[in-house]
Amino acid sequence: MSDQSQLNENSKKQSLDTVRENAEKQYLTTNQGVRIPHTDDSLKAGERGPTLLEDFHLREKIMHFDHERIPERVVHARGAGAYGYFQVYESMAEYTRASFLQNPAEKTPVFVRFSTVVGSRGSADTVRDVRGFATKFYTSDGVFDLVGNNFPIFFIQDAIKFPDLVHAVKPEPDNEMPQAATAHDTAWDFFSLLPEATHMTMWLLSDRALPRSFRMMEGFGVHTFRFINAQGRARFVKFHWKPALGAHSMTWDETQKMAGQDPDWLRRDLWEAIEMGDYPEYELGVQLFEESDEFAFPFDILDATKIIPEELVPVRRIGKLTLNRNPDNFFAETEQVAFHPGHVVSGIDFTNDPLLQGRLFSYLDTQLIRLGGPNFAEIPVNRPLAPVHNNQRDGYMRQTINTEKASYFPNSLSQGCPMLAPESAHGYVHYSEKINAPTVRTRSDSFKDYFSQATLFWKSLSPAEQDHLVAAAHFELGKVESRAIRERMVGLYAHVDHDLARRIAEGIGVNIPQDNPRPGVLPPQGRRSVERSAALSLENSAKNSIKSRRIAILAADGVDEGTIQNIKKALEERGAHTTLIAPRLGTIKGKSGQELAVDQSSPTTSSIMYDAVFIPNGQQGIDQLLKQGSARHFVAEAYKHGKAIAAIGEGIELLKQVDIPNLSLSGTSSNGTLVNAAGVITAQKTSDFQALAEQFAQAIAQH
Ligand code: HDE
Repeated sequence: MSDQSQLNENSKKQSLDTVRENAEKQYLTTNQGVRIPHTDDSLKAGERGPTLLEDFHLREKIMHFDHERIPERVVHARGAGAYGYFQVYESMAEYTRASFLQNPAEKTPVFVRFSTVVGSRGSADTVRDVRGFATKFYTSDGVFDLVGNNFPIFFIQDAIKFPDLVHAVKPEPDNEMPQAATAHDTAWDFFSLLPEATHMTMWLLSDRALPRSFRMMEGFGVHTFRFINAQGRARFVKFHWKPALGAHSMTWDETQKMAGQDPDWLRRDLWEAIEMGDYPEYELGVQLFEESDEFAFPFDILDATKIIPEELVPVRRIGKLTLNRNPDNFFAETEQVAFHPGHVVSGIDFTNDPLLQGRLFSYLDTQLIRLGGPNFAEIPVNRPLAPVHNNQRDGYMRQTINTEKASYFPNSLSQGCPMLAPESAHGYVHYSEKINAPTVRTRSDSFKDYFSQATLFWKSLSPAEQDHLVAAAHFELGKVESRAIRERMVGLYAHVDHDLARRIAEGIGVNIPQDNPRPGVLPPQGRRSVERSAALSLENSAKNSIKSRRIAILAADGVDEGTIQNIKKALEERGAHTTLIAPRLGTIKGKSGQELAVDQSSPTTSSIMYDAVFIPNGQQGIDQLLKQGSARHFVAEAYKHGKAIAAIGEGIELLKQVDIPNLSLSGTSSNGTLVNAAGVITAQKTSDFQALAEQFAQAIAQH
């Protein structure tokens, strides 16, 4: 039975204390606890003789090593996780009886795993892909898993197509290439033959597929679920995560370079942010609507290739997720965590979305092969905080020691326990939906409008986002060898928007097919719909803070240390982090002789790892930087990627000498600073520093 008062933010952490191990001041032992005095040589017959079978330490050590690997997840293999807590803003009792959504004073522990989808465990973080956003809430009524993505829709409408989808997008079967990429023939062959995927491919080609950070990424439950209140009244609900820092992306060029320079970029960003106390935050949003509105929209609410535009059903923000603790052990926690959309708690229920229904089978099934048996719920990270009592027994790696004789129900030997929980004791009672229908293997016509929302998405993007999407299509489809596939894809995009199709066709050597019948059906007329939705464009995302952003300060012997201290102070006061980059590690000497500690040497870092660049004054220092190819490259590349750049005094000389096409150092001036259209800010005089710092911070906030 649940007792909410017992759970708090630290409950999960405390529950893990019993299995945490720490070897500080302890002897080395075998797994049987036998102390080991020597672990560098195996037991031999003579110094140069054969190794002996009786060396149990060698045998055990190697046996364990030989079995260290488990199968990676068939999708979402690469991921990173963190613990935190969730707190609801006000009671949602009117809509749901879910225990963790009742009391604003209660903090529910959570574990979140972010992931890419296509790549294997060792692949790069910044590839063009959907991102997983899976949250495990350890509620007082049991575990609730919200297993979502950073896109609000999916490729397919019915789970039976999932193996086809995954086979098509994974590396090709003959040569296992390319890794973690959809830019190849089998992926686009499949998409080009499956009009229902068109909307999702547009998201995949958009900047959404290149998040700047897991902390700057939206999340979506994708399917329509149900909230059920204590009176048994149901409403439909769609789940959203809205990041406090806004949703922001990298450029394609940055992500490609990053895949080589720091394949762990997103994982590292999450880890470091938490270590530095920049706790990632997301608001939980819900789109709630009445059951009577099931058929109010021009699309089917059971179709996972459709969004419900926020203009039609607003997103109500109901609580906040804060991630504040990194795992202790990647394998034990992040790798072994097992999510399942079927892990729901009283007050949350499913709908007949055929994609969701298939998922309800898949996730338990996959854990059997991945984690080796049916007892994966006993792995510490997976254990609920609510007590577990049932008659399930045995199986590989069973941990629980059940002490009753009776492992069946009904029984009298254990006084009928564990006993049945009525609804009043938070027993999970399924929503009772009346179904009277023939068995069919078919798709409802209400799922067959494949293009309207792809058009909505395209029209809602800013011109710059549209350009990026077209460029992404040139890359992805440009890698497709089969002309017929490229042509079919352009044929599908022609039904989304003629201009889009024309622009894509131009870059991939095909024409829009002449005979191009529109597959599917047109949406029903006269229902509530929108032409554009502001929430779909990243340009409308929050741009009001530079909190946790990374700013590079370029320096060498002879720069003005006063300016460096001032810019560090100005940016850090606003919550950003600065990195002093110099030609070599150690310290540099400022123009007044003061020593400054260098954070990174130029060979070990690059502009793509920063959100902005600052160039200080100090003639000697700038002369040194000018001699360096790496400093020029740093600035030129930052400019190309649209980063904010600020230079003061002699530092402006570095900007001028860098080979930047179209760099104009004229622009609007205010308080002695010049701000150009591309976010380059300069001030000739050090007395204008404060104004420069202010303009710089504003430019960084613009992303
Ligand atoms: Fe998954 N998915 N999926 N998926 N999915 C898995 O479960 C599956 C789908 C999502 O960090 C697997 O434990 C089917 C949609 C995330 O551990 C597997 C279908 C959405 C994660 C599986 C879908 C997701 C997974 C692989 C079509 C967004 C990573 C390993 C019916 C709403 C969770 C595992 C983690 C993982 C099956 C479609 C999200 C095989 C059959 C739609 C975030 O069970």
